[in-house]
Amino acid sequence: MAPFDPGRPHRRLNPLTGEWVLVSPQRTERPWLGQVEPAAAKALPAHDPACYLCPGNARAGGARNPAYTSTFVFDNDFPALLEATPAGASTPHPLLRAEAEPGLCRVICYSPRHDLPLARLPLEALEGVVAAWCEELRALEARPGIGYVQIFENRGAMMGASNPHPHGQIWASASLPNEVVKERRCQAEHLRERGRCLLCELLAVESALGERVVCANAAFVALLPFWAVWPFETLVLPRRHLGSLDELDGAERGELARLLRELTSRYDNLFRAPFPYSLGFHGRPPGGEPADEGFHLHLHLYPPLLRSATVRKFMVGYELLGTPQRDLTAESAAARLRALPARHYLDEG
Ligand code: H2U
Ligand code: ZN
Repeated sequence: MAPFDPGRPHRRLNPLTGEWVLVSPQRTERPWLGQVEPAAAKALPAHDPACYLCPGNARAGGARNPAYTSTFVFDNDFPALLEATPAGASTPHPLLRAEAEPGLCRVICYSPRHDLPLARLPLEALEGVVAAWCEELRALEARPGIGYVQIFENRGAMMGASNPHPHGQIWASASLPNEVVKERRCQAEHLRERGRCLLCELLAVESALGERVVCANAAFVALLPFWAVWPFETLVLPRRHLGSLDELDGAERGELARLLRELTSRYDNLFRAPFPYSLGFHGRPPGGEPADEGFHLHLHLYPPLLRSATVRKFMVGYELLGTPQRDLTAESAAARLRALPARHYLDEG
């Protein structure tokens, strides 16, 4: 087949999920008269007496937070999953299949500071967040009946975060989430067919090409996936072939904290405003099946913003009914993030 013109419409394959994305680079200059989001709110106080996540305050569920001084994790007062859910299944017809889904949900307040996102936390505090993620993962995976632990964060009202206090969530479920099922199958197939880990191979290719790498350090690389759907989506990979957060050594935990700080600072620097996103780790499911040898730990960051702090990408129409589509190429998005300062604009000297 003849090579295609990358300036014309083409599709790119996401080898982690087996799904395609439509890229329409000729469309980047189209006019926009659609929805504009309200600009981000003004500066936040270090402690907000009305915040249900700040130290010492009452939560919406009635409990009171301790006067915590570092990362604080608690059981979600309004959990989507409940531990006291007896296993069971019912299939009155093959088209009407349901299974009980036992599990539990936790909330992680990154620090007592109401005003400091990951990008602006002192490194020591950020290392505390990484340590809390590792501890939660280990403890929750050890619970009977837990099949997967999903660590994530919704940042910003645009992504549905219910409170500006920097926090994340952890959901531990009996079954594997859909995204993990796809990634697990694709990584196992890749290992079987090519004899190499998919993401180790990607790291080697992208490090050599360089055009989609946003930033990197001794232990981690952040890149704009070739197949990215969201305009400024990134994928963070440990350089070592690790299956789980649990396998990071002390130095790697520190490097993860540093990389996260730099990457999210670049995000905020793009429009000099808080950059909303959903982020989350995907690691090897607990239980250690041989086919999971090819599962390489990674972190996805999915930010919705497109061309300013107020204009977002929507996943509607053709994308909802057909295939996700993007205008800005992954290469130009990576170049824009790479050109920005690594230091947060609010912390400039
Ligand atoms: P989001 O901002 O990503 O929605 O996360 C906040 C979570 O915090 C949400 O799941 C929980 C909500 O149920 N929460 C509590 O557990 N206690 C509270 O007092 C308020 C919010
Ligand atoms: Zn707060």
